[in-house]
Amino acid sequence: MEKILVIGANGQIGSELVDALIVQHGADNVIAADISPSSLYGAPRYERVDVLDSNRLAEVVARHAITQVYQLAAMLSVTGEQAPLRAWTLNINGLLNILELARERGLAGKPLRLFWPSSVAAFGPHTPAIDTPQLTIMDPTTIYGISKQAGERLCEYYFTKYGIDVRSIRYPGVISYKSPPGGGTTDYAIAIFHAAKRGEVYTCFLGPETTLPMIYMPDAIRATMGIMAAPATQIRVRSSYNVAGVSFNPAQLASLIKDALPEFEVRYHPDERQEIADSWPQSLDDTQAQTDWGWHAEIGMEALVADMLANIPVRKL
Ligand code: AKB
Repeated sequence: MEKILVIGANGQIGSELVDALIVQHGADNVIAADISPSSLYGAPRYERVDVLDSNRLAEVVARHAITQVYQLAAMLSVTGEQAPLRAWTLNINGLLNILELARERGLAGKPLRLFWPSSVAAFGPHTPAIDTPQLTIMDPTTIYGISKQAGERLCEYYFTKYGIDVRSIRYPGVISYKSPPGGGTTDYAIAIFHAAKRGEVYTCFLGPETTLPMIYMPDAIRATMGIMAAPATQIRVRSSYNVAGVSFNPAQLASLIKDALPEFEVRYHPDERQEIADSWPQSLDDTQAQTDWGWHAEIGMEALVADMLANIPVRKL
């Protein structure tokens, strides 16, 4: 039986991952953790944990006899640019703390399986933008992307040198309606739905033709749990896997929303986030993930739009 710790459980992905893990493993076996005093989403078991506090991390992992850790606490591309040193410290030291903990527990005969998220932000302007290969040029330009690229190297290093069973995927922009996104360049693709449901004009901070890789939350959760459930021998990439969902630009998204809500209007006012988006891939080749652990996306753009419009609460972000 697995005992699972989700760090960053109050975040966009963490909050939904905790629910999905509880369905699979039972409420007693899933511990949600985050830096705030309590769970924002009613997790039945919650611990206040700052991932930068390695002693507290070790204490919680030992007390609950944790066997798997999902380390999701991070600063994203836009908030990272506002506080680069803080973003680097959180993203890299948070990862190093769980890698070191896994190394120590492994030595004590108590191995930990780890999940750590990378991102399409690990790619850069010289990366082939269409069907970006698994293994290619990576020259990220944001501190977030640089931390993701370095993090991928650390994951592979700890696997090769110490045998740490760490697994990772490169998330595209994750789209969801239950919890707000956390300061990324792909956030427009969520904010646009909220504006549409409130009957407001949406001013998009990216230009209409800016195509980016995205994934709908249920697919993102399936990918995350899928890679963690696979036998270790099937995980042949120990840096991070490309995982593709859907690719679209703001004009295409707006047009589908307008099919359902004809009054909806979008204006375009690109800001500094445009430069970040322009440095990222438009679509990903995820053949390696398909071959190694059977990944494939199930939710296309029409289904994503219909589900977002059906479920998004009419409230401010
Ligand atoms: C961001 O936009 O920063 C994130 C990401 C693609 O990792 N959503």
